[in-house]
Amino acid sequence: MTLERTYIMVKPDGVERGLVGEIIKRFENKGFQLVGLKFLSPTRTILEKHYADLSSKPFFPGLMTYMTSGPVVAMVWSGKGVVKAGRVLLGETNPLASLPGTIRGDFCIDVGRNLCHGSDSVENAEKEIALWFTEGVVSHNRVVERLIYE
Ligand code: RTP
Repeated sequence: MTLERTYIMVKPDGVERGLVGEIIKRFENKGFQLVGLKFLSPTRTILEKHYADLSSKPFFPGLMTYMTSGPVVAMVWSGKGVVKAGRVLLGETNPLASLPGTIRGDFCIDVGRNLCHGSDSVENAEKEIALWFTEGVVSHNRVVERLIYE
């Protein structure tokens, strides 16, 4: 079985609102494994690389202001299908379109204050992990694996 990795980030509003534990809990409860975790104030330089595909969008300046307004929690989660499943746990980009039970469906309203980021493909996940975790992540064989996977 191939385990995927995804990049999940609690954005400044999620940190400020005290939702870091809640967001981590949802990934832990599902059975995914935390392999990278850090708290940092992102620079414009790293955010411009992370959001390079959005640089021509009208909301880009506001996105930069929002994302540099405070520290974020950067994480790498590992598991079977974690990229797609991670996006399901987060909910839709627009929180008002997110179902209750998802993070955005339960905790936020505006697209520009949507609490968290999750990679949208395996390829982009690996690019984002390389960007945010230049030091690498932890390699650890969990003993609970056989209780989560058949
Ligand atoms: P994310 O990268 O944060 O997981 O979001 P996403 O792939 O679901 O959505 P994307 O289109 O890549 O947008 C990235 C982030 O930009 C903000 N945004 N604001 N005001 C707007 O119309 C608008 N559209 C997008 C959101 O914070 C979104 O998560």
